[in-house]
Amino acid sequence: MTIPALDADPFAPDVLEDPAPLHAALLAAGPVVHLPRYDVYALARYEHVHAALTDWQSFPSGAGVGLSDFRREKPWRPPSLLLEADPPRHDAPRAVLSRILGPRALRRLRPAWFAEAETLVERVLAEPEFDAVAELAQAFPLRVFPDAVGLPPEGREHLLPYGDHAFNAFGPPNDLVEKGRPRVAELSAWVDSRCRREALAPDGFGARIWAAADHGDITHAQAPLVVRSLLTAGVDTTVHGLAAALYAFATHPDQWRRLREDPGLARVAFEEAVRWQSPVQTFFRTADRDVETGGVVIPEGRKILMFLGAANRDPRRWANPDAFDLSRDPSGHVGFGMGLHQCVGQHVARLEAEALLTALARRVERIELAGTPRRHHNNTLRAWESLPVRVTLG
Ligand code: HEM
Ligand code: OVM
Repeated sequence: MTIPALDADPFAPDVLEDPAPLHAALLAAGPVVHLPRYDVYALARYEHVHAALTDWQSFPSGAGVGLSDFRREKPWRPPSLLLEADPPRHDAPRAVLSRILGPRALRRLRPAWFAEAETLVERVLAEPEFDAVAELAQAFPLRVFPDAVGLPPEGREHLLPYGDHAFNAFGPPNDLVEKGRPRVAELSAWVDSRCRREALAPDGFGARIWAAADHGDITHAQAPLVVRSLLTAGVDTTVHGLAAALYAFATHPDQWRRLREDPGLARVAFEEAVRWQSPVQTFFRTADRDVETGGVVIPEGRKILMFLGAANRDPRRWANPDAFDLSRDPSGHVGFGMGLHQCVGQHVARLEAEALLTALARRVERIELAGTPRRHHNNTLRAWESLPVRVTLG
């Protein structure tokens, strides 16, 4: 069987603005689609994205999960010990973070985060119209997450631009990456300095990572890189995940009514928003050898581009996939990945979302768009610049 080809650039501005036409073309073309522009193999159907995510032996991450092949090109920073590592090296850092960010550990944070959400929502709702990206989706994670890591107050404004660049850097070296380059040295220096033990408060996620090194679970040389993973992956993701949920509700008043009637739906609502928007749109893998998948062979050493956002709306897997619907069961979506590398911060993201949505549902009767929402273009994230909303209290 021959592999269909598509002359498309998944990182072009029009695709980042609206990926749906490309997703439809990929889903229709076949299970594996060659993209000659980057000489990579695209997977968009749920079955094949899921299969690639769960077969780390055939599709390892150690050569990087962006377009760049770490075996041939020097990475822009030392590789992540989690995201860009394979077993057995992946195992110890993963076990440490799983415990520190797991549901049991997060229970301690729950009361404080719910209280912070109440305080923020109370203040923001003083105005009937506001930008839900700046005032809620950014403000809430920036209030609770850096404190939980144990970061000092100064310099926190570096977190979003650093993460934005890191997620751009998975794509090709296009304008988005170029725009970030002038600040990389400054942003990286700040992030790296905050990963040192002396820079971290004694009771946060960061200190617990260093304590795991004392305990011998990871080495002291690994500790700062594990902290770096939190600072890289822990902020922009939740900002755009929360923005996805707020956009979903601002455009689906019937679903907002359901959440208000049953605030216990907050978690499933966030999960459905992550499925529906897929804040992380894509990741790559590298073929470890000639790998047979979807009835074709992907040659050894080639990059594979997995479209999480397309898989999360594949009609072969989801009924009425384009609908944001709180009555569906969104579990099994690949918005947090799947398998060995499945998002280790997903419980953090869910707790933030539950706290914020619950606080809003308590006070807001209606939430609607008050202007045109604007996307923020990023090579990996389905992101937002602005989401003007009007709220009615009650
Ligand atoms: C991994 C998405 C929030 C830290 C991943 C992966 C995805 C993802 C798709 C899999 C990568 C792969 O398979 O190559 C998201 C989304 C989030 C979110 C959509 C929010 C809505 C967070 C948060 C943190 C975090 C809050 C930190 C507190 C990580 C780390 C990994 C990861 C460290 C690498 C895990 C590994 O390779 O074992 N995330 N993430 N993420 N995420 Fe998240
Ligand atoms: C990391 C990491 C993990 C997930 C996503 C990500 C920038 C980075 O371990 O540094 O995106």
